[in-house]
Amino acid sequence: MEFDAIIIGAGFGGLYALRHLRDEMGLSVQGFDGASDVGGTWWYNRYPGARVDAPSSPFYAYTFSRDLIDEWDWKETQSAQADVLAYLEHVADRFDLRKDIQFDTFVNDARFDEVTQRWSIETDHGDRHSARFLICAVGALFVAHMPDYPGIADFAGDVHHTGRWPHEPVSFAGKRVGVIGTGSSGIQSIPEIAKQADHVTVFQRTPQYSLPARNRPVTDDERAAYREDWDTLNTSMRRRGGWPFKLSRLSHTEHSPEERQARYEEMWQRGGMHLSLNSFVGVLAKEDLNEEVSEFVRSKIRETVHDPETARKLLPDYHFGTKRLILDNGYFETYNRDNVSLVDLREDPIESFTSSGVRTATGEHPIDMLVLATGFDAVSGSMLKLNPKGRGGQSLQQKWGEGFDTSLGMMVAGYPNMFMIHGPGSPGVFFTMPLGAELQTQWIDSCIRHLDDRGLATIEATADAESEWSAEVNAIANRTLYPRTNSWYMGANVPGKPRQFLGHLRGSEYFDRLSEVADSGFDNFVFEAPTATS
Ligand code: NA7
Repeated sequence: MEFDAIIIGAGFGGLYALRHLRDEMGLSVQGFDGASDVGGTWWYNRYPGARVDAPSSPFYAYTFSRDLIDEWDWKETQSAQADVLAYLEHVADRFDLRKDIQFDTFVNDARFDEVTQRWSIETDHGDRHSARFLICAVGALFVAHMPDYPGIADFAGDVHHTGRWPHEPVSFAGKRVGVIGTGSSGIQSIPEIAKQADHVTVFQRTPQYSLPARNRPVTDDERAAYREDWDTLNTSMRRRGGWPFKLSRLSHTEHSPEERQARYEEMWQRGGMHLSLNSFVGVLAKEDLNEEVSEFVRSKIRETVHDPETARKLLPDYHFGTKRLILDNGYFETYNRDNVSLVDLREDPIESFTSSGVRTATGEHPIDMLVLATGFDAVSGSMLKLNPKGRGGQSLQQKWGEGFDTSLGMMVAGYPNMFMIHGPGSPGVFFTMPLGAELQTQWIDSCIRHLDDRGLATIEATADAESEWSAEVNAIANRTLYPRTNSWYMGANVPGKPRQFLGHLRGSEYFDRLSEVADSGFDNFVFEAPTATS
């Protein structure tokens, strides 16, 4: 069938794009998703303990509809996966989105036809469709990263990746569970698994700085207050790259060591991201300040974990906050349980798997179930999996062989009328998820209107604009400590992946840039008039 736009993905980004392009712009739109229902990352990541680990309720939500803000009651300050999914299901119902999404359908092929100036796609059911615009809302954290240890396929017990968690309940009762990975997914799930399992062995490659989420129910008064202040909060989020509150302007050099420690303690007690974002200016950029905050968190880990040897293994030795910061609910405390043990893979690496356990350098760890909390081929992986073919049939895997160049994190030279939501070089993974998706979609809206007002067929990024954008994204990252650490932000978690900072760190400047580019008439982009056959 022929559409104006095809949207791949029915998570936060894809659902909003569908609603906007269809209902606000009057376009014919078809969505596709490999999952059986809406939700995207929240449909897949249903491991125990999965929660939002960003500024949460009501800020990890859409801003476009005042009615949605008023009618949806967020239950907790740090929403659980099931609540976020219920919210997205509600959005799908309220705006009647499902009727235009084909579920259980992966798009296997997408290619641009230079003669018709349209995108053709083929699904895993063998159906073919075409559209003038291709919107890839394929998720920044979708392609599961699977470790490749010798013998892992021989392990006879159940193996679950946190990002592909089964829909039927998984029981840990009476089981010895091995968990590999201590990123967000590991740190959120380990305390929950430990409550049920006979024993949990955590295999840790890199210790993490994790901050207390201090999750709690949202009160009626808080709901009333944020609804009343919604306009201000909304503007604030737009100005602060997704963060809703005023941030501290305090300079650490103007405060004594004692005052600084008191401030860290206050932020720690407040919980969430406050220690990182709100203690003093420049925690993620100034080495001395960062080291002080790093040491503050290490002291909390030492204080919390009773066994000094376990505590030692849990101490991170890199710059605080430069791997994705984690919010936990009792992670470090979990190591005080008798049924939890920690293997530090830096000292005691995994050599191989057997049918009944894991063999490390120092011995055998018998397990009945393996949980892989080993993350994702983040940000670029889902686009590379889709692997669209642009001008001259060039595949994205060829184009991005050595680096993930984009313009504004949204368009790729050689791929006309193809837009990415939260693509490499955009700030999506830095707090701006739902809001960022809305603003990116509104930019797509401006592009389409620009084309239509001028009778043009396509818009396309240029290679020069991509180089400039990459330079800008890197320059911003290089003013911080982020690039000094191996993290998925740098592509360092996947063997062989090009090292490149994958996100734009200044959400508010990014949002301004989107507006400026649209207002300038898309200065750095090139356009094509319709061909005779288009
Ligand atoms: P992450 O944050 O990428 O964490 C993955 C974890 O798995 C991390 O501790 C990795 O160690 C570890 N890992 C990855 N591969 C291996 C192998 N081969 N052996 C041992 N350990 C390994 O993914 P999450 O799913 O936790 O979180 C993703 C995002 O979702 C999160 O940042 C939030 O934004 C929500 P490493 O640190 O790379 O040494």
